[in-house]
Amino acid sequence: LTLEERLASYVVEGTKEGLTPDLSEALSKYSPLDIINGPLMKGMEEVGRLFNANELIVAEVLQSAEVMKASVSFLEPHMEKAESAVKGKILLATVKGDVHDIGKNLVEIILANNGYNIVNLGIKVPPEQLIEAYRREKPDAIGLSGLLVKSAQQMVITAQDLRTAGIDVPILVGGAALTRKFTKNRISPEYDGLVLYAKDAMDGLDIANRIMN
Ligand code: B1M
Repeated sequence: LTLEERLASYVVEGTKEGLTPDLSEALSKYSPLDIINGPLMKGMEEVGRLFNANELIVAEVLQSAEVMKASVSFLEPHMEKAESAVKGKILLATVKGDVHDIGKNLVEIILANNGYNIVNLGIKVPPEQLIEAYRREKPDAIGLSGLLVKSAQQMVITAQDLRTAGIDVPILVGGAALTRKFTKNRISPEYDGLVLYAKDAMDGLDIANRIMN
C-alpha cells in the first residue's frame, strides 16, 4: 500500500499499529490539514459507506473514530498558528441528541489556532445549556455542529430558542447532514437572525473572519 492508502486504512480498520510513524512520514510531504482532509477523511468516508451497508457495527466505527482523534491530536502541534490578538469568542456545541464531535473538535482547533477564543460545550448540548453558557461567556458567535439528519431540525429549534431568549449573535452551522441549501443564511422562514453554513473547518474560519473582523 502507498502511504496515503495506509493512512486511510488505519481509519477503516480502526487500528493504530504503525499509525504514528506513517503520520510522521506524511508530515514531510503534506500539511497537517491536508493529511486530515485527504487520506484520513477518505478513510472516514469509507467507514460511513461500510456502516451504511451494515458491514461495520457501531463498536467498530468507534474504533475508527478513535484513530481519527488520535491522528488529529498527533497532527495538532504541527499546525500553523497565527500570532494574532484575540479576534472574538465563539461558543461551540454539537446539538442535542447528537454525539458526533470529531468535526466540531477540528473546527475548534482551526479557530483556536487562528486567534479565536473557543468555549467548547461538548456534545448533545440542549438549547438551555447554550443559553446559560451565552449569558456566562458573552460570545461574539455561536457554532453548532450536527451530523444526523434530525440534527438539522434540532438546529432550527436551537436557533429559535436562542432568539426567544433574546440572543442575537451570528450562528455558524456545519456538519454532514446540512447543505448550503438548508440554511441559505436563513435557518427557517420564521427565524430572522444571521445563520451561516460552513462546509468544513477552513470554511468556518473564513466565515468567522468575515463576520467578526
Ligand atoms: Co455516526 N452516523 N452514528 N457515529 N457516523 C454518521 C453521521 C452516518 C452518516 C453514517 C452512515 O450511516 N452512513 C449516520 C447518520 C445518518 C443520518 O442521520 N443521515 C450515522 C448514524 C446513523 C449514527 C448512529 C445513529 C448509529 C447507531 O447508533 N445506530 C449513532 C448516533 C448517535 C447519536 O448521535 N445520538 C452514531 C454513532 C457514531 C459513533 C459514536 C460510532 C461515531 C462518532 C464518534 C465521535 O464523533 N466521537 C460515528 C461516526 C464516526 C460516524 C461517521 C462514520 C464519521 C463522522 C466523522 O467523524 N467524520 C459518519 C459517516 C460520515 O460522515 N462519513 C457517521 C469526520 C469529521 C472530521 O467530519 O464531522 O463531517 P464531519 O466534520 C466536517 C464537516 O462536516 C464540517 O467540518 C468538518 C471537516 O473540516 N463541520 C463543521 C462539522 N461541524 C461543523 C461545525 C461548524 C463548521 C463546520 O461550525 C460550527
